[in-house]
Amino acid sequence: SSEHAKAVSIIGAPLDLGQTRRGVDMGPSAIRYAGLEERLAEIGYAVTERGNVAAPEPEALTVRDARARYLPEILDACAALAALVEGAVREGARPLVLGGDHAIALGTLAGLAAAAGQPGGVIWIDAHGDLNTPETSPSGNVHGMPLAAALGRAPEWFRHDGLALPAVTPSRVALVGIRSLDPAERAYLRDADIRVFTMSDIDRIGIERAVREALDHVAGPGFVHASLDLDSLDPEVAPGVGTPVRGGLTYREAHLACELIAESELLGSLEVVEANPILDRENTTALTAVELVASALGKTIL
Ligand code: 6HN
Ligand code: MN
Ligand code: MN
Ligand code: MN
Repeated sequence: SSEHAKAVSIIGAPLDLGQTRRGVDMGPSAIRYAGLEERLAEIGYAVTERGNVAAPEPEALTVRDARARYLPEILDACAALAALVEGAVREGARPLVLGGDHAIALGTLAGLAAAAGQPGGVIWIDAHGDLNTPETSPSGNVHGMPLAAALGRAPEWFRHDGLALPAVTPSRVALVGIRSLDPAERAYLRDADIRVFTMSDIDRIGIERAVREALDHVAGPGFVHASLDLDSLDPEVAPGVGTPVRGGLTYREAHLACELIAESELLGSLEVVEANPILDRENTTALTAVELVASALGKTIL
C-alpha cells in the first residue's frame, strides 16, 4: 500500500548505560517474548531477526565523566546499532529497534541519516524532551540527551566516526506526550522550530489533531522515524519504565497515535524504548509495546 516495504528487520539494543535502573537491558527479550514476531507476521510482514547489538554491562565499566555517564561506551554501542539500521534500510526493510534505554535513539537516527545521505524527521513520543546536553543535564544520564545529540547539539561531546550527525533537522522534529522538561530543555524549546504537544495540549485539542499536526511537521525528505518511549504512556498502563511520570497517554490515546502514524504512510522506521521488565507487572508494558508496534505498522481492528 505504501512506498515502504512490507519487510521489517528487528534489531535489539539492550543498552542500559544511559540511566541508572537495572533491567532495561532486558527490554528486547521481554518485547520478543510478548509475541512481537508473530504479531507482525499476522499483519503480513516478512520479519527478519537481526539479534542484538553488543552492549557492555555497567558493572564492568568505570564512569569517566559524571556529566555524561558511560558516554564513550554508549557512543560505541550506538555506532554499532547505526550500522545495522543502515544495513536494514539498504536491504529495503523497515528497521524496528527494540531498547534498551532511550540513548540508543542516537544510533538509530544516525543509521537512518547515513542510509538516506541526509538528516530526516522524527516524531518523538515521550514524557520527556531528551534534549539535555552533558552541560545542562541534571542527572548525567545520557538517555536524557539523545535528541539533542541527534540534532547536532554539543558536537564536541557526541562526535564519533560511526555516527552521521546531525541526523535530524530541528524543523522536522515533533514531541508528543511531554510533561517533564528540565529548565534548559524548556529554554531551548522556546527558540527552536520544534513542535511540542504537551499532555496539556493533548487534553485540549485531542490526540488525533496533535498527532496529525506532528506528522505534518516531520514529513519531508531523507527519512521519517518514530521514537516511542514507553514512559509516554501513563504509569498505570505502562508501569515497567525507569522514569515514570503521572498524567500520561491512555491506552487508547497511544493506540490512536500509532494508528494515525500507520495511516500517514510516512514512516520508514520505528523504535520502542525504556521497557524494563524488572519494574513491570507481568510483562504488561512489553505486551503493550507489541500492540502499539502492530498498530503503528498497520494493524487495524476491522
Ligand atoms: N528518558 N530529563 C531527565 C534527565 O535526566 O535528563 C529525565 C530523562 C528521561 C529520559 O526517559 O528517555
Ligand atoms: Mn525518552
Ligand atoms: Mn521518557
Ligand atoms: Mn517544520
